[in-house]
Amino acid sequence: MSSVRRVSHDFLERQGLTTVFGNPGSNELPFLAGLPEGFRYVLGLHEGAVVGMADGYAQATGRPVLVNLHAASGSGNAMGALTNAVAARTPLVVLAGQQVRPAIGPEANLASVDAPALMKPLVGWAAEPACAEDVPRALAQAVFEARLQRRPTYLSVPYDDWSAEAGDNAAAVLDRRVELAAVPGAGQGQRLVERVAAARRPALVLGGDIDSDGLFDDAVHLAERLGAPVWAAPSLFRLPFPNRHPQFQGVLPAGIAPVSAAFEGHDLVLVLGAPVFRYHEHLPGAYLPEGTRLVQVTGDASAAARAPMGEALVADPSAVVDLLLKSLDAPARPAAPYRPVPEPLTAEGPGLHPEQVFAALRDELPEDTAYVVESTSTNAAWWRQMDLRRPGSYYFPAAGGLGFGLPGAVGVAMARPDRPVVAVVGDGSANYGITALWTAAQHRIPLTVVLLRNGTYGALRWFGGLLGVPDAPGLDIPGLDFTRIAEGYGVAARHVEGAEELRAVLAEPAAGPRLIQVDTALTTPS
Ligand code: TZD
Ligand code: CA
Repeated sequence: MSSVRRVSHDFLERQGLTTVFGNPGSNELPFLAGLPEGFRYVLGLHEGAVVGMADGYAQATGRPVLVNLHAASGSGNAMGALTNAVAARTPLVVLAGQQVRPAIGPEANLASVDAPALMKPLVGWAAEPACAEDVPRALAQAVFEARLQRRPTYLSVPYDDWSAEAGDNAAAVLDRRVELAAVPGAGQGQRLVERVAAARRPALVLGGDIDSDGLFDDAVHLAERLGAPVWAAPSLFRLPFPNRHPQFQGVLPAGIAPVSAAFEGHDLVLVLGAPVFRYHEHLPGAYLPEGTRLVQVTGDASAAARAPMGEALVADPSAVVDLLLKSLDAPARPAAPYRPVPEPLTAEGPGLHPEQVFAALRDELPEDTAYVVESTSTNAAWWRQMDLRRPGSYYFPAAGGLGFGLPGAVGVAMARPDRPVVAVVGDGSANYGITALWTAAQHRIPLTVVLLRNGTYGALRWFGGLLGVPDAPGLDIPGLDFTRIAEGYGVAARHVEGAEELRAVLAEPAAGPRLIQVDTALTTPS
């Protein structure tokens, strides 16, 4: 008879979860025993980086990914990173080691007391199987729940379960197939089509799910067919639409009053693949202008249920986009030219203006470069200078939890060796996920890190003004040299001065990972 471990490894292999991101401890070693040839274990040196790498990898492949963490301490270290995975709807399957069952009650060292409760409410499903025999089935459930809910799941397994004998029925999970279909019913679809066709001045709001679901190009067809202005949803984590397209209005500001102001004059706002809405700054007001109706289409039932206004249809955005494209007979408008980029602003004091840095990226790097951005005060400069026309071009920490940038970029680069990948990170953000540099060096991942050093938590200075707190301590971070930090982790690094040197260095070929540090002037996010 087969062991629990053997059946579990087989199941993971059949489901394609063979790249495992982890950081092990004693409780986890028995799961890792005899990992079959086809598996690749990617070691991260801190659990925040482990989850960030897995998040980037899962987002860029569109598939569930196994994360192996150590008991309560490793799981706790991972929680900040998990907030981003939850908001990005990333199907991470977190498998944590547990003490043997008799040691949990007396709280022996490394027992994770009430392990599932520790991870709730972050994860969508969490469990510790009641007996060894149930482990393969529970692992299968963790994978399927992650895929169906599009949310991380958590399974805690006592370490002696792995060598236990699997029951006679254990192999039944091996050929399971679990699929989700969420096409609107005929009546629901027709009502939506009629609503959209009858709108005098519709507006489209697209969320990160549009890019995650592979609908970037379809969204362009739909928008051109409707002739409607397009916004990206607030607190954006993936770019759903080409940002210089003539119909693109930008990312909606993350406050109630400014969102409402943007919709002024529109009778219908159609939101596809986004929560309504992920506001951030508290700028109160009416949710919508007089006479504006909002319809949200999302595959996320909870996002539909918790929205404070509007109608919602819980359906797969891809089925709805298809339906609209088939049903709306308006011809596509002749394509207007894409918006030109403005001259980059320049800084007065020392250091480059971030716009000069982004203009250099735009000009020197290939058009299909994927950017993982974690630089917060440079948001306005970024969108003014960039020209992103391809799916999968932009990733940002979805819940605003810093520590995604560097690890996420490593994960995206591992998933997409066919595309150049660049991390654009601030000197504050970089520290939360810095250990990912070591993984990038060990795997010789071709990744360019552009590190913007302004010596401060720039976005928090701006927030201080907004919140009437001009004198908060703890906002400056002088004395950090990321070229030396990077070299310590095995990553080649350069400090560059001036826009010309930056352009020249960016244009150089690079085989493995490299970090380019550039001093920048302080700007505001908007
Ligand atoms: N800790 C975590 C895990 N996430 C956060 N978002 C913060 C703290 C708070 N925070 C922000 O929201 S922005 C920011 C912090 C500390 C400053 C980031 O500094 P940076 O970028 O150097 O990366 P800028 O461009 O200087 O703002
Ligand atoms: Ca900074």
